[in-house]
Amino acid sequence: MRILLLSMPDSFEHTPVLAIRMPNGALASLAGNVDSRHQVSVADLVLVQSSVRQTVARLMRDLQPNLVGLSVMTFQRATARRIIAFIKSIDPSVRVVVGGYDPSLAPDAWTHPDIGVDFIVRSEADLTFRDLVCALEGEMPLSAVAGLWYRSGSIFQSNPPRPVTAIEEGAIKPPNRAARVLSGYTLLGRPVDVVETSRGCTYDCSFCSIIEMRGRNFHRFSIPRVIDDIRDARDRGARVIFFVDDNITIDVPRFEALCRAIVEAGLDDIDYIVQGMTAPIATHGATLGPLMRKAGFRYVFLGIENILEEDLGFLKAQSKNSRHGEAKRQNATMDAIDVLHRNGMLVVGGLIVGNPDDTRESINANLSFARDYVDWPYIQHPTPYPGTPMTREFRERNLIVNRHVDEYDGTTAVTRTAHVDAEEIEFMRWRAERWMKVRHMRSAFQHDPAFVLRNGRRMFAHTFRGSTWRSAVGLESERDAFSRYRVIRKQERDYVDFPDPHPPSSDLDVQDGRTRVHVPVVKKAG
Ligand code: B12
Ligand code: SF4
Repeated sequence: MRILLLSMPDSFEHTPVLAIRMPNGALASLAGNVDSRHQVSVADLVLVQSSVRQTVARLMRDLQPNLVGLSVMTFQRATARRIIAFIKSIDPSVRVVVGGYDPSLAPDAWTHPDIGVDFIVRSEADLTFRDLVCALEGEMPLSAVAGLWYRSGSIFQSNPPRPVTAIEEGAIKPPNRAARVLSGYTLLGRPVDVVETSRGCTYDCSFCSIIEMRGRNFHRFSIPRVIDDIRDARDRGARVIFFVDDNITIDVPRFEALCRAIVEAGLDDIDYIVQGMTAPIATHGATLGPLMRKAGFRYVFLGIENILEEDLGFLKAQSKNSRHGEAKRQNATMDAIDVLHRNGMLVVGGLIVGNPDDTRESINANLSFARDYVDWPYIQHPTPYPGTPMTREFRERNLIVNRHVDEYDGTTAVTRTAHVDAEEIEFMRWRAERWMKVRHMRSAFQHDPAFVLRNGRRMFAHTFRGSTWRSAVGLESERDAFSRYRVIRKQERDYVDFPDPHPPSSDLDVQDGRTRVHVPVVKKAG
């Protein structure tokens, strides 16, 4: 069978494609787990953001796939549906499967026949996708594939979910990077790749999709497998590796062992990026910090979420940001930042502003904190993704003001607070963040001078899109620049010049199964 796997071109404000284009780890993992007699090609469309239609047309022509798979996050839903319509216009007989966070958590958004989806793979998919391919080859019935929803006439059959895979036992084969057919992955000019060392998380932050996706659990790939995987990525040219684990800091002794193994294997000439919680980094900083430094960690995405107690309560992110018996959570955050800085690492500060009871003052307190302590701001607004506890609360309090999920990109405020309008919240974040990003150019220049010299002007222009010389010298209000930025951002979302075959009146309602009126009946198989 010929299989084409696509990740969506939509990108995020804090990871501009000029400087950051990372591969989607899920697709290489799927490619690594189907039988080697099948021809699998992986195309990350973020690499061809300005020529999506032409690239998809070329891949369809050159590869003649029988099965096309799309990996979709919620804010990429509309793009994915347009790409599916385009693919079906080229070859109506091609079968289409969708997977990833949005189809897993909002399957109803994918079942209407006009959308053209034949299969929905829910949650962890390496083995489900392998079995789907076997079923399409006639080796097993579709009804026997756990975790699969499949079209049968006008109805979608839903098979029972697949239990989370115990990856320790080696059930999941390593990713197949050779399947990638596009090039140009980069982080500030260095070739970048992604590696998984573990899956899952045992916490339950109210804004995070992970719990609904796979429950509260933590599974580890063996360290020798991880080392082989890093080596494979490096042999293919990677000089930066992003560990895409949900939460590597759940098991700090293992994380420390991994750092040692990286050094022993001589793989410490790579820049590593990872995301982690503040408390374990603060608590174990004396040993973990120097080990991370030795292994080559450069950027650490810290899930600070918020510096105020009330907001941490709402986000259910208190426990992950506090050490045992400690009342002042900010200390864990401050200590973690201190550990990382003392060990020469840079802090990507993950903060969420615009929570239900936020006032202008509480938003400003978080923005000032970011200005003072983080190296790259990764400030987002609470976004009601399908199935999260936070979504239910925002809905109950009637605080959701924008129901178009293609704008659920984390930096568009789609909810208001009890005290501040959504647009005002977004304006406050936008105004504060641009200068924090400019400040980061200094460290970027020290590490990657050639890239910054070549692209510095464009990076600056991207950060300040919407601004003019008049707004720069104060002849025009910043709000005018902000309005222009929002128009530009909206236009940027138009990645595919092809209509959505089934634009729903409210995407958000579909995700909770509320607009069943348009949706074919889903039947449980068996
Ligand atoms: C790493 C990561 C990133 C990296 C992405 C790097 C990259 N290119 O891969 C960075 C930091 C850049 C990032 C950015 C964003 N991310 Co992110 N990210 C993650 C994270 C931590 C892990 C994802 C991952 O790679 N896992 C490893 C792979 C193997 O697992 P997987 O993706 O789940 O794939 C499996 C299945 O889903 C399935 N599958 C996936 N695709 C497909 C396709 C097919 C055809 C099939 C059959 C199956 C299938 O099979 C895979 C193997 O089992 C998750 C989860 C978390 N705990 O926070 C969030 C997460 C995916 N991100 C999320 C979001 C919202 C974003 C942002 C919009 C904003 C943000 N919060 O940062 C941006 C947008 C990115 C962009 N496109 O520009 C949300 C998605 C929510 C949703 N409902 O859509 C998550 C779930 C976090 C959350 N808020 O809950 N992210
Ligand atoms: S600690 Fe991180 S991965 Fe775990 S539930 Fe919270 S946000 Fe999600």
